[in-house]
Amino acid sequence: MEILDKLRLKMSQVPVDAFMVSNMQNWRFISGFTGDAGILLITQDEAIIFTDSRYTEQAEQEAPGYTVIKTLVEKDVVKETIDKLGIGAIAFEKDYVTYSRWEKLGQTFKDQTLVGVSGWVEELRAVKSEEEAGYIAKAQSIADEAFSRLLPMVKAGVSEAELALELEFTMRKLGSDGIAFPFIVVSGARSSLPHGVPTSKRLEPGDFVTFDFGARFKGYCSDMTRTVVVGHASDKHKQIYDVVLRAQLAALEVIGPGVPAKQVDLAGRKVIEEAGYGDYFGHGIGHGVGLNVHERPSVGKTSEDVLQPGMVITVEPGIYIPGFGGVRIEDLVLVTEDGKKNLTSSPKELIVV
Ligand SMILES: [Mn+2]
Repeated sequence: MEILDKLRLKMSQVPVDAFMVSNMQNWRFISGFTGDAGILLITQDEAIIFTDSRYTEQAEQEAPGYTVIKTLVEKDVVKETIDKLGIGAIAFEKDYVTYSRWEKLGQTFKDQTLVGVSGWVEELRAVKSEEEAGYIAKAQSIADEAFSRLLPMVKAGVSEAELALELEFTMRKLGSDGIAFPFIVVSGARSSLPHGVPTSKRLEPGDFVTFDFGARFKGYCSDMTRTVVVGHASDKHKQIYDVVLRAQLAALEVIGPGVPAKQVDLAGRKVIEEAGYGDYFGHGIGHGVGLNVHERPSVGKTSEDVLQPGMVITVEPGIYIPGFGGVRIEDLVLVTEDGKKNLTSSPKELIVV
């Protein structure tokens, strides 16, 4: 119940009598309930999941210790319960409330004070337990294995979409719950699109091909990127790839507990800037990964987060040259008490297919 204790402490500091959690990944993290409809309500003495009849039995199984209350179309049992518990001030997750939902909340909770709060659960989610880190490592090992099985298929004539589908199929066979995010497979000039969508374009000799993909295990994501070249690597291919790889290694080197996350970005960015490609690297170097593929901490040059043991972050510098193509290399890294553990095992030297 350590998570609940931390949230109750935050509640007492505002102070509010209750915290209403409406983001499903957040209530999953807190309680274990994996359903996608409901509300989780925490008070100093109570922990309640409100959900409809599709999920009540599931919630009871997944979230022992929680009171599960069935919601009804004909009456607002959330409001009834809050009134009955004598709750005056309610904290709610303002980042997930639409304007119309906000209006409805105001109408429903006329007798209560609503206090919008941000990041309470996300901050806790940034630091993974051993169990969570294990799920992420497993998802990453599935992705690494799928990539090694895919490589023999990567050759001139195959389309980006076919490769993306094959990756997904292989991962599912290896035990992935699903994809962590829609995969990026981009080739040739399209590889300068950092987040391009796979198309029917077929691989051609001289193409860079970038694969950015992740598996999911027990809800937890992995995230990795590799770039290969088709047919023959020119000096330009080799040079760009080498700069990105050196930037990635320099950024990885910095990672450890107590290190400001922005130092990771700055270390990698410096290598790319000194090589003269600074204008071709527009995004932050990484991000936290967990139940969401992008979550705290942020790992960009303006990040104010500090790395802590248990954080899982990506390191993914890239160079993207319009009209030519791009390279990105991404590993997933666990910050440990004494340094870091790279969870990604796929090779990083330039592969010619
Ligand atoms: Mn990523």
